[in-house]
Amino acid sequence: MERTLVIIKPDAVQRGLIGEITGRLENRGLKVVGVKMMWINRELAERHYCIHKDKSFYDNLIAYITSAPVVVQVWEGPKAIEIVRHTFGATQPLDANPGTVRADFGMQAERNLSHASDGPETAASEIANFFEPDELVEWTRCTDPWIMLKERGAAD
Ligand code: 3AN
Repeated sequence: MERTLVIIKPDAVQRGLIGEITGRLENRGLKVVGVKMMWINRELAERHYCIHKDKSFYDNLIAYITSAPVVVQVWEGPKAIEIVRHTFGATQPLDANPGTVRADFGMQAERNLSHASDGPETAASEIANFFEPDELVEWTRCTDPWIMLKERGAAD
């Protein structure tokens, strides 16, 4: 089953939106398998955002993500990577569809509330950056048969 990393960013934590964002992912049917609150240090921020290091917004991005505590989570489900990004919406809140987190709660990319991995390789490396293997919990949810057909395959 596919896994993806979510960061509920400092603005969302400060605004009391941990429950709102977590609830949207739970309501969609995804299963949480890892969660912790932390304050991201500069080294971890630079590792997480290394692909953006030449971008004009990089310094602001590092300052933003290290400015206050975040909640990091790992979510599991069929096509979990796409499902979470679909729930959060486009990077620029003005481009995000109504009903997505970034459209419903955001105005600017610099304060867009949430991060979600954008592909299987990124998800694997981002999860490893934030969680030790023993911090991820394998568990069975009794409602799963009412949410998904497992026989469709791992990522379907
Ligand atoms: P996403 O988080 O939607 O995958 P990325 O990976 O392109 O977007 O960008 C990472 C983060 O960098 C965004 N979440 C946002 O906080 C910031 N960012 C991206 N593009 C811009 C931009 N044009 N101006 C300011 N900040 C940006």
